[in-house]
Amino acid sequence: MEMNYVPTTCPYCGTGCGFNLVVKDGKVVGVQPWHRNPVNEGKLCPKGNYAWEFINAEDRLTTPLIKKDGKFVEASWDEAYDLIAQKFKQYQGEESMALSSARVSNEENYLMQKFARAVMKTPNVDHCARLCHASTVVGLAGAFGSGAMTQSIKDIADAEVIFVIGSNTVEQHPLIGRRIMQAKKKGAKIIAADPRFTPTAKLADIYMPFDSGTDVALLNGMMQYIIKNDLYDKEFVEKRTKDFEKLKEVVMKDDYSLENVSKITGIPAEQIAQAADLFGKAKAANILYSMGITQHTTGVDNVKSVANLQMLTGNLGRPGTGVCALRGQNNVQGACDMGALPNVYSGYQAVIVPENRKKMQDAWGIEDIAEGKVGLTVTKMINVLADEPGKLKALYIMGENPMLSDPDLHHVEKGLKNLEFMVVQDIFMTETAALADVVLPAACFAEKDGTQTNTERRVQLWHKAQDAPGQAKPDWRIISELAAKMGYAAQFPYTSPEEIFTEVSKVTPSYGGMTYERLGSEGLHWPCPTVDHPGTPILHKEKFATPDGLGIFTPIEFKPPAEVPDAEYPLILTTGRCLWHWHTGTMTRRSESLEREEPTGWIEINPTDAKALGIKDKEMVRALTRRGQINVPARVTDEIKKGVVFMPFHFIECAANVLTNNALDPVASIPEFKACAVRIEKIAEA
Ligand SMILES: Nc1nc2c(c(=O)[nH]1)N[C@H]1C(S)=C(S)[C@@H](COP(=O)(O)OP(=O)(O)OC[C@H]3O[C@@H](n4cnc5c(=O)[nH]c(N)nc54)[C@H](O)[C@@H]3O)O[C@H]1N2
Ligand SMILES: Nc1nc2c(c(=O)[nH]1)N[C@H]1C(S)=C(S)[C@@H](COP(=O)(O)OP(=O)(O)OC[C@H]3O[C@@H](n4cnc5c(=O)[nH]c(N)nc54)[C@H](O)[C@@H]3O)O[C@H]1N2
Ligand code: SF4
Ligand SMILES: [Mo]
Repeated sequence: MEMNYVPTTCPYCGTGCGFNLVVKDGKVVGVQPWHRNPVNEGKLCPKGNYAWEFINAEDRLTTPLIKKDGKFVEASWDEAYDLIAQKFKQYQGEESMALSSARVSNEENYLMQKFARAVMKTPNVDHCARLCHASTVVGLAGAFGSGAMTQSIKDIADAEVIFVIGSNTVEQHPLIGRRIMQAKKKGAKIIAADPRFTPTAKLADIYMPFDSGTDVALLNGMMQYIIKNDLYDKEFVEKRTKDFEKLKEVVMKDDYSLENVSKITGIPAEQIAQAADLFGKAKAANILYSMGITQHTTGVDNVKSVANLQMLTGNLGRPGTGVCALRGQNNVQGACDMGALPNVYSGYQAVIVPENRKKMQDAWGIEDIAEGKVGLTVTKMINVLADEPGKLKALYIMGENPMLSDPDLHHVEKGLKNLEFMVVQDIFMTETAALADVVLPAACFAEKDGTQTNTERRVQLWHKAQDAPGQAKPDWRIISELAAKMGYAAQFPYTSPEEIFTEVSKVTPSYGGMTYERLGSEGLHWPCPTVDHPGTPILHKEKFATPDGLGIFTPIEFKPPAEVPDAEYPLILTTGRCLWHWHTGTMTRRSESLEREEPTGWIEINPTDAKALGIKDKEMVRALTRRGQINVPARVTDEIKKGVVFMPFHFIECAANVLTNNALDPVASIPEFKACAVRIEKIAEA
């Protein structure tokens, strides 16, 4: 039997590994290594290896569905489009909103934001980056003028010291975790700060368990030690940065002495000194971070503190240094780059600058695109829906599942139920799709061409391996056909993703020099402004992307999380992920091999806390917060700090987000998924 091997990228994490899909009789039947892919060199983690298993799942969406009398009825594409077009015209402008997706291609994200702004005429467009790295995009842009990871993945292996703070790289970005191991083999020292003794923390020479939400105190304490002991890079600070004096005023305060920081974080003072000493003395030190830093009401503060430490020690713009903000979803970097955010068009061109709006109007040939004002974020949208009913009436969601991924699910459900009209475009019937008025069946990654951008800003090609099931269509085609129905056929004339990409490179300076031909099998790192530009693996080499080229220190004071433990809710709840599952489980829970490994959720609790509550390992317990309660099996382990409990959020039957707090960072409006107050109870025996 003839087999075909189609090279493409993994649909899961932002590492952006490449592999071959194995195709037999027109169907994907497996995954095979693609040895020459520069990101992963033929290696894959379990999610990559089993990424083919959900593709031909029996319950893929195959036909448009319209809800009639509370039940979904199969419909033709024309019926579905006609209904949507009529409703979207009725709710044009700020009564409507679109959610784009970090799971779809750059081309599809670009079209979604264009559709929102030019056809729905709404400034309200956002996507799950809000729940993820919104604090990075704002925080790093504030410090360096660009909100992206500064290094290439390969470069991590060249660091002398790697400080991993709030990232479980080995389980959440396994093929980046491999680069930490490579560095370690070459003699690098690893520092890890995490409330859990994760597989990543186990690689560390210095592991600092600490209380969730105290990162600023730790980073300020380390900076005070480095300044006091004259370990900072004076030349870098002088030549390449500004506002050092302002930073010093805050971090040198007694509040951030080793003793005080030890009290706030729970880390012994000598250990903080040891870590700061090692970090300060390194010639090339890198920081890797992810959700442990970003998902806080102080998310932007945390990110800026990381940037402060790297500027202070001159660890930027050289091999083995940098700030590696590890982006989560396979194409979340691309979704941001394409302008699926309420404040920018593609390439981070601000909507409030009149020339940028004019540029898009001219490029798109549409005069009355949405006003140049900043629209709603995902998180603000839910608040508006729940608390100001009638203001926002229509929602178009492509490839997101907020009914399991957003904080405080009771509040989310109340909000979504206040909508007058909701369209969900997905590959499966999700918890969110179940609430929709119209469901549109989309093609998955294996069924379309396109590009995606990984965490190191590398833009890579996808290749179609099989046809979509039934009548399902690629997202780019659905958006184009819907635009045509609404009178914009001429402005959405695309017959292939490549045509869309040509438009993207015309209007997006950082992608300006890219073509499908140039992307070839290795891709290109943005910025790549011209056709002869080789791309940029390392940012900020000679100067930063700020207007005057200088990096900006921001003094940051420690602030506790919005909700801290008290007598009623005495423990800190932090949430996150496991190796085997992906977010709301739509794909991994349909993969037999992955589901077998972790068939349901759990709550991790330290043996001392468990003993005080009389709780045994594997026992079903009740977890309660001010938002709600769930029953969940306990996992008693000393791999979590006393006083902190941890839950993965993948599982609908014990959904962590019933419990989480939707308190937001004031600048980035990212929710505090990583810290709230919780009580654990023994369930009384019947
Ligand atoms: N298998 C798998 N991989 C994934 C995903 C998935 O769902 N499954 N999702 C992808 C996505 S979108 C993302 S954004 C990334 C996320 O990747 P990570 O951020 O690495 O994953 P998380 O589990 O959310 O959290 C990371 C660590 O932060 C720690 N932590 C909790 N609170 C704090 C705190 O206050 N401070 C610090 N410093 N650390 C804290 C947790 O204990 C946890 O070990 O993973 C990506 N990769
Ligand atoms: N408690 C807690 N909650 C969290 C987090 C946490 O750490 N703790 N992390 C947050 C983070 S970092 C993130 S990124 C979010 C993720 O939140 P979501 O993005 O809502 O989660 P996913 O399950 O990845 O949803 C993606 C959807 O896209 C669909 N899909 C896949 N491929 C395609 C395609 O090609 N086309 C279309 N149309 N649809 C497709 C999938 O079936 C799925 O329904 O969750 C956040 N929620
Ligand atoms: S590391 Fe990420 S991109 Fe690579 S195979 Fe695993 S999930 Fe896929
Ligand atoms: Mo994420």
